[in-house]
Amino acid sequence: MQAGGVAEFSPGNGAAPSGIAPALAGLRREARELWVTTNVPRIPWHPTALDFLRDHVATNSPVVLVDAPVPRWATDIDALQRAAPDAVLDVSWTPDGLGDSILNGRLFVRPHQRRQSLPSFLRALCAKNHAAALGDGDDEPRICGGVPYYSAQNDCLRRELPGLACDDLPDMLWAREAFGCDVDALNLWVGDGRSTTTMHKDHYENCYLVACGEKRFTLRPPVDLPLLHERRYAAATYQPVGVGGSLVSVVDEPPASVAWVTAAGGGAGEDGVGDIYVTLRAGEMLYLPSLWYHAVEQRGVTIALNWWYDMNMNAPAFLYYSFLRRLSGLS
Ligand SMILES: O=C(O)CCC(=O)C(=O)O
Repeated sequence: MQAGGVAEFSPGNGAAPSGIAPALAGLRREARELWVTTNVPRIPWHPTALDFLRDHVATNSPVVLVDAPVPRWATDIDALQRAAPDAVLDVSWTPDGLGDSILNGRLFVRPHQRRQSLPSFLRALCAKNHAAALGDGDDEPRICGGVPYYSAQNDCLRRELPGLACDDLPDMLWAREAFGCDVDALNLWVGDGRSTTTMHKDHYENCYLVACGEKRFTLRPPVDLPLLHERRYAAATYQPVGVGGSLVSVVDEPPASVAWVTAAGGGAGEDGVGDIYVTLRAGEMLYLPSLWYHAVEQRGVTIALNWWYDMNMNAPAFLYYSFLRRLSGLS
């Protein structure tokens, strides 16, 4: 037992005081019976703020809004290039399309970030030979054989493409009213089927709109945390090395560690406790409530936008989640 009387408990390590593991399994079972649906509901664009707040935000339940308007400039990559030919972006490069991922079971590795013009990024995305596409004219080291993904986050649409951030966006007043605050970050995502975002959660309310292509979200509700194998990994970053420019992982200096889940397939053996899948096509927006775990795959060239709103931490859902982390031996 730790000081304070709460047992340190990692699922399956045998250290759980009797009663905690069955209680957590009961929580997951009841969550499936009373709250989480395997088929995420689809409702028409756009709900009233009151309906959205009552039916989805207050209950922390995902929903897909269909027939959402898509900005003209986001319907394909030609339109994007025409709309912002002079933009310069922070592009993420990985050798295998896995951004923020666990490598060899021991490192948490972040993508290499490369400052590139939008046309140079789009050429690299569409080219088969990425080393040639990135060009030798750059002052920076070449990158060979990598996968580019524009996934800069942190308000990247307003920071790096400000002209587009106020051009033809859907009306999000209903979300502003429901969350009671302005959007904190407005992000653009441009990639293709080679890139996958690994399972993680955010302290944000997320409204995620696919504008072009198709994305598949794999979801797990916050109560599944004890099954998702979270632990700390040494942090590393991909860097291009040598004249060839292969991307290799280099451990961060000074050393740091990152807590991450290795999710997939957790819950085997527990009836009804498994992954929830949602496929989004162009013109569909997922409301992904705060603290829900999600992984994202894509098909074809994809363009997506998302609006992150601060989650309300003065609320029971956040406190219960923090309690669950402590019960699970996680800080
Ligand atoms: O689209 C993606 O690749 C990831 C999206 C995501 O993780 C998010 O919006 O929090």
